[in-house]
Amino acid sequence: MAALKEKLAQLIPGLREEMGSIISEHGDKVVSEVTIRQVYGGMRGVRGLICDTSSVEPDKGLAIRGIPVIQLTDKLPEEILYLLLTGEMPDQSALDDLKKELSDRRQVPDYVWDVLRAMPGDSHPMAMFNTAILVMQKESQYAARYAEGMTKQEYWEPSLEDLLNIIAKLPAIAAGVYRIRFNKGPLIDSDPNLDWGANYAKMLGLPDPNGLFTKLMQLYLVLHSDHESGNVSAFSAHTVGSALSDLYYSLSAGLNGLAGPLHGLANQECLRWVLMVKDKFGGVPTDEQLRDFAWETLNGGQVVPGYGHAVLRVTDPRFDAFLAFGKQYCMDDEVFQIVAKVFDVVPDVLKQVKKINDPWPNVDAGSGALLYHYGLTEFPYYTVLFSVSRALGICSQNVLSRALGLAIVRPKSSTTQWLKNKVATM
Ligand code: CMX
Repeated sequence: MAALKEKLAQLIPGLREEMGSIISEHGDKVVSEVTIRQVYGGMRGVRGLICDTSSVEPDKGLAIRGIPVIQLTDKLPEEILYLLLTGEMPDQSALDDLKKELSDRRQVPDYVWDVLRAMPGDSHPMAMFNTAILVMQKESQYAARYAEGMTKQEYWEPSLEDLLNIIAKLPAIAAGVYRIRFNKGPLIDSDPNLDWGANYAKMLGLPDPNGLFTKLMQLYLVLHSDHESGNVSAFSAHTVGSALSDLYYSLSAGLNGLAGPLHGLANQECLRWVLMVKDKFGGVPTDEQLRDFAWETLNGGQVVPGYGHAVLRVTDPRFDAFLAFGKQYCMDDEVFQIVAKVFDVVPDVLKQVKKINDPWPNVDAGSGALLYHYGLTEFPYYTVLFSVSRALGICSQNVLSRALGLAIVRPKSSTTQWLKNKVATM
């Protein structure tokens, strides 16, 4: 961490100065307008947030610090974390330093396991995972330093400590949730010689004779790491963090949003839908059968999970990355074959529904089938995997927000009567 902390300490004064001069020189310029449709429509497209970790252009998809995600698929999650925080890839010594730091902090307090084991056996894995993060709040160095009266200039330092302490423990906690919730036997110890993602794969305890499951996990952890800051989980975490609630509170809050079926839970829903197709047609359906099934879903008032996006208007490059992985390693698997066929058939169906703005697959459309292929068949668990990865982005955004001293979030709401009065005068 010495290298990471030093790097941030070098960067932060410049970032503060840049923000200060943008505000003082251009503070009153307008970058976005809000229509009434947007007021009712989840503020879609309203530019009211600053986020430098990543950006999502409708016609391109995710770029982390300006680098298209498809160019990062061979990187380790630790490299992505460093990139998210600093805007640069780490050199070998900074990477080794960060890996060691995470390894040294990986021990999960025993009380976390007591709490998880005390939860009802049918708890959702996301409820368990988020509870584990929240129950560790008493470890927050940010909260302790705040109580001692640290200055605003110092906020980012204990936030970075909290980030490292949390990120270091998430693989063990997430693997523990899996093994406890699905009765997989005793917890598996981490291996200090493995990196963060490989350790997670090991602690899940699934057979991985040729290392391909670990390879998939590394890819998964990179692809889901960030998606700018207006999505439900990142925005919720940012809002909670803006009240200077520490990272344990804000990460847990954000991930509660990720647990929603229109957001991170879509990956479990998506695999459920694909398995329904497989059951109904006794294997891979014909194009026509699949088209009919998609219409049945839509006519039943349901969404086709894994398709559509609030921002994207092209195939999600993260889906492309999973599809490429599947085509390389899983083409013999019927579930994956269905995923590939859905991609060929379903966009044309969705294009016929006028209200749907994006008929293309998002990140959740293919990942579940690949996990299923390698034996991770408990699909209510999939959003936990997503969470472990997304914590990289949410936590990085938190440290940078504290470094910039961003204000408490407080947009203005309007009553319906106010809106009606307003339109009457327009
Ligand atoms: N199937 C059926 N209807 C869909 C649809 C889909 N895949 N995608 C969008 N629509 C519908 C919306 O429900 C909305 O209908 P109503 O006006 O009746 O509410 C209408 O089309 C317009 O939606 P939109 O502007 O195209 O998309 P939104 O920004 O409102 O919503 C999203 C985006 C992702 C919630 C939506 O596409 C969806 O529900 N997709 C399926 C669930 C999913 O895959 N979610 C994961 C997204 C990735 C993530 O965040 O993790």
